[in-house]
Parts: sequence; structure tokens; C-alpha cells
Amino acid sequence: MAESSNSRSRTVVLLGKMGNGKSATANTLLGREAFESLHSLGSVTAACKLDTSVFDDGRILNVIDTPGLFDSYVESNAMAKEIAQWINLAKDGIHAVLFVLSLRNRFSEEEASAFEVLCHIFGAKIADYMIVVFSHGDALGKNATLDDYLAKNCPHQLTDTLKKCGNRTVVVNNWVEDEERLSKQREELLSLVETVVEVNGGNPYTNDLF
Ligand SMILES: Nc1nc2c(ncn2[C@@H]2O[C@H](COP(=O)(O)OP(=O)(O)OP(=O)(O)O)[C@@H](O)[C@H]2O)c(=O)[nH]1
Ligand SMILES: [Mg+2]
Repeated sequence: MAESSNSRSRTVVLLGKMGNGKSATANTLLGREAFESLHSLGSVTAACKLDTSVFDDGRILNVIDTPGLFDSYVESNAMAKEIAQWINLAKDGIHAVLFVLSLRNRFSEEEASAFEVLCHIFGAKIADYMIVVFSHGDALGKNATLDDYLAKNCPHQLTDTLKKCGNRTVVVNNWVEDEERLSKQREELLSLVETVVEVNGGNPYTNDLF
């Protein structure tokens, strides 16, 4: 169960295809190894799980990590039911949905369909709460930016997906161990979460929106 109602309390959920770095990004956000994140040929996270960090300045962050989404509507539908239950558990609602992609993988038709399946199951409104997180930021190289990367070769399905998410994007490198760099990335993510809160007039996402 999420921590008590509080304007300093935020709840986010991570969604995306298997192995894209959801659990690693969740750990970057929480500032500790709360969730299992592994190099693996198969799916690692088997069930939804919520964990909470309370930061030194009193902010509370609840993070819901989820298993990877599947390509098929039928399998995703079963998964979505479980995710929906967890969204219900977050009694203050969900402040932002982090749709996790990996800079190491091609943005395939399957990634685009995972996004469409989410919109179909949770309602198109969910896109208003989405931030597209590109994990594996280390793959960008030292001086390249996401804009450079997207300008070079961005499949139209990705352009469409980003547009539907209000072009809210962030790159995260979960491979960093330096605490200062990690906390800088955390703050960048959390400041985007605040943008989403503002965009939605302070109203978190709840299941009764669909
Ligand atoms: N180099 C690098 N590796 C990363 C990064 N983020 C995640 N990884 C690695 O990618 C692999 C998969 O990460 P996970 O966090 O387990 O991915 P997941 O989306 O939770 O996977 P499932 O639970 O199976 O859906 C692990 O080996 C992570 O260490 C990153 O930013 N850089
Ligand atoms: Mg995982």
C-alpha cells in the first residue's frame, strides 16, 4: 500500500517490454536496489511490486515495478488486469506512468503495439500521464543527445508514440554507480513527474478514468 496522502508524496508505475530496464530505472529512482534487475534471456520480474523511498528532504516516492508487456493483446490483457489492481492500491492514484524503452533495442512494431495495447486497455487518457524513458543512456555515447539520435533515424511509429506522450522524454543511464550522477538523473526524472502533475491539473490517474 502506498504511503499516506501528502502533496510531497508521488506514485509512479513503470511499464514496457521485457528487459527494457524497468526494474533498473525503478532502482535509480528509489536510490537503492529495491527490485531485481538482471541480464537475462527470459523475463525477470514476474509480478507487480511496490516499494517506497523517503528522501532526506521529506519527499516520498512510491514506485510500482511491473512484469514486461507482451505483444499479444490476450496476454497483455491478463497482465493489465494485475497492473490495474496495483494502480487501485495506490490510493492517491498514479502521478506518472514511465513507459520504458531501451536505446540498445530497435523501436520495433512490437514496441509500438505495446504502447497501443496500453492505451486500449487503460484508455487513451493514460498517454497524458506518460513519460517515455530511454534506458541504456550509456549507449548514446559521450557527446550525443537524444535529439541527435532521434534526428538521425526515428521510425515514424516512435515519432507518433512520442507525440501522443506530449514529447515528454528522458534518457537514463542505470549503469552509473556515482551517487552524484545517479541523484542528478533521479531529480531530472522527478522534475518530469512534476510536469505531468501540472499538465493534468494535479489530478492523478486512477482506474475509474476508463
Ligand atoms: N548498460 C546499461 N544496462 C542497463 C541499463 N538499464 C538496465 N540495464 C540492464 O538491462 C538488463 C535488463 O534490465 P531490467 O531492469 O532487469 O529490465 P526489466 O525491464 O525490468 O526486465 P523484465 O523484468 O524482464 O521485464 C539488466 O542487465 C540491466 O542491468 C542502462 O541504463 N545501462
Ligand atoms: Mg523487471
